[in-house]
Amino acid sequence: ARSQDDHWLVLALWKKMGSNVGIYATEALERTFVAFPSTKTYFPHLDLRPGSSQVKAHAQKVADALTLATQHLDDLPASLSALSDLHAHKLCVDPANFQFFSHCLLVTLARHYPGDFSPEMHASLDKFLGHVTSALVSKYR
Ligand code: ZNH
Repeated sequence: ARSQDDHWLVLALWKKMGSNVGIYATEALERTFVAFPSTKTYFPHLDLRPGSSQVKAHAQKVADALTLATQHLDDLPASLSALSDLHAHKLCVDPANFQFFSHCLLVTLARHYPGDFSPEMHASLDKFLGHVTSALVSKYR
């Protein structure tokens, strides 16, 4: 089925990234803060300058959550339930920000893996990040 192809492409890229997911998540986050400056308002307590170790540490947590998501595509809402509670009720992150970050992660991965970034890969990653976002914002409703 088509959705299995999507999953396979995402897993293949994740395998290729290996232990570098955190590095790309850091770059994506730094890009998000520049391209969509309003996203910075959620992190008043962090040093957001490029190369910040605090941004790197936060990005590694986001990366680990995304890696977990690649392994739980069949039960994302359950797997990300606690994180959804956190973003909705404690952090109160406006759902639009997830689209900004997803976009910046796509751009970052396209830059680092131009040969892998076929239109099919683009579509599969976009769907994956859409599923993750849906799960993370599910508690807002
Ligand atoms: Zn988030 C946090 C994930 C998006 C904001 N996050 C976090 C964490 C994680 C995550 C894992 C950690 C938790 C703990 O520690 O427990 N995110 C995530 C993901 C995503 C996200 C996966 C997508 C995809 N976020 C986001 C956005 C925003 C945010 C978009 C805004 C803009 N987060 C946040 C905050 C926090 C978090 C603010 C807290 C930080 C600190 O450290 O303080």
